Amino acid sequence: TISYTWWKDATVYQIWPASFKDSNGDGLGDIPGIISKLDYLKNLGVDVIWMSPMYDSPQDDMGYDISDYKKVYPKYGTVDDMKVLLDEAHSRGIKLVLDLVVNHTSSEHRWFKESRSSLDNDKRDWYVWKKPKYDAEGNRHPPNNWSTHFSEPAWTYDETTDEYYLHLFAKSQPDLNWENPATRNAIYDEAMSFWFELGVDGFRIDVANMYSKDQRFLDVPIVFPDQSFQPCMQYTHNGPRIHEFHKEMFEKVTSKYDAMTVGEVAFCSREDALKYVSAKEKEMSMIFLFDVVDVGTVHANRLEKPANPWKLSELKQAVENQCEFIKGTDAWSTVFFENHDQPRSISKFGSLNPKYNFKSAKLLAMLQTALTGTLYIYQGQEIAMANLPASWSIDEYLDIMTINYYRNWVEIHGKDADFEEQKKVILEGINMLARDHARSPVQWDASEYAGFSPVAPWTRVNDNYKEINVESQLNDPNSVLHFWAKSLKVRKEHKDLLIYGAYKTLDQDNEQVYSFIKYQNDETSSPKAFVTLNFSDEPAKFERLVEGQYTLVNSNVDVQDEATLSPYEGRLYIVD
Ligand code: TEU
Repeated sequence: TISYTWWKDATVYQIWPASFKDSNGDGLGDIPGIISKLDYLKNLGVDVIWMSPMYDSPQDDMGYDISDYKKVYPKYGTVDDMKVLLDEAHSRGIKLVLDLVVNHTSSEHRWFKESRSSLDNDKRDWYVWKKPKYDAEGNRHPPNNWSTHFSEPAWTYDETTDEYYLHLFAKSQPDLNWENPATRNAIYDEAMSFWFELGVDGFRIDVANMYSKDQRFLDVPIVFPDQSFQPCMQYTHNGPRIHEFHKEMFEKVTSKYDAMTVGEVAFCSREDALKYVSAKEKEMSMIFLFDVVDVGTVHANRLEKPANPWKLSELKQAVENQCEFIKGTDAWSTVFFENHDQPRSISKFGSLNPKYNFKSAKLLAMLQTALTGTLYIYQGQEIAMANLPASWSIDEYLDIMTINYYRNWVEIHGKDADFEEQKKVILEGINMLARDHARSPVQWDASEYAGFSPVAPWTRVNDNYKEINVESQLNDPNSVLHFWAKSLKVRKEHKDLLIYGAYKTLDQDNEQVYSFIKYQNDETSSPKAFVTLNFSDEPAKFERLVEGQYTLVNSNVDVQDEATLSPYEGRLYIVD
């Protein structure tokens, strides 16, 4: 039997406030800009908006460095604007979910300012402070060799008290000490209850598996011999007390509201995944696993160009991993091919050839709208926004991850004889994978600056805005945008199969066609959904891989020849 809840059925749309819509002509998106597009989102079929951080912040990491949980970044608006957004969204039946960033704060947060001021400050223990290590020559070193996710050592020395503080992201993002119950209670109050009381419907929980650090703070094995700092996931992700912390957060806060939570959980075992999201564990509603978005990336070094192109069989395996772990349990999963940290899915999994560009975008929509779990769409994905052009120079990339990655690489390789040649490959990697690709302004129309803003925006508009924009697609019944809206409807109409049903790949080794079924009880039960997708620019043979009576319920092109899938053609049948 299916256990329905509002957040399982929901289509969630992620908004990156800086780049969604500028209402006051300062080149940066804002809350009134979001309000002005609520009807657009409603018509697309959006049930929930997830807003990336809009809190007050120095913006070193685009708001994932929060200096005050109870204030809004002034350039985005005010708490009152958030109240209007909540009312306007709710009156259209749209819920609003915020980003909960509580692994770290900004170094400008008053908690950290107090904590760093003296060894005996009562907030000293709210962050992770350690004494320096000294070698035989008396040189000072960090307490261990851990690295941030931004190509730097994870410890920064603070002169005031002659100690190092831990930061798993930028220097200006010190990690909170979750071991201290007073810190946890302050987080629950200021970052969560305040916004729940204002009416928000839940949270996307940033790096939800990183709060519990292994308290031994041991060195990690060396992965990159040419640098002093090393990936430290084994001591910082899914740590000894992480499930205890999530249970407490649920019990003390989330359970008091009819809320959804979705934890960002990169790097985690299947056992841990189930603990985070089994209903009986009472931790989170669901998590983002990274199998799909990690296809075509090099694990230890996310911006490095992979040696080989991604394979369709890898995508199939990743999709299966991401939803299969909940089979036969009371847990729940998510579907997402994009977010603010990932390149555009059309640039990775689709075709940029003008002949197939929109058709392949629709193919990707067919895949996503047929998968098990809560579906997340990232702004611009619904019109097939693509990665930034290769012509961009390195100076145009503004994300701290890209900037630090490149700087660290130049530090290590700047004097190599083949530096210029290597640099080309590094830039190709950045042009494939940088987080900047997701952060360019939404292309609303074909006017200057893509109708995002009347002035030059904070980050450059993608050159392709005249070909790819919302207005032209609203006017074209055959657009990617209308196809997304239609496919979201089909997903709801057949939700017992498409949203709640189990998933099985039928042709794992086929590198051209992707076929799978969705079913209810077991693989033989009827009706089932049969989806077959040609991921290539060559025709492919159409094969009925399951027995029964076929009814076509969605396709990205009028079927010309029943027996052949044209390039990038996809079909969804209900089979009785
Ligand atoms: O990202 C967490 C994180 O670990 C990513 O940097 C991750 O390594 C990468 O995207 C994997 O593909 C979250 C936010 O989504 C990101 O925007 C923030 O910069 C980061 O936390 C710090 O808050």
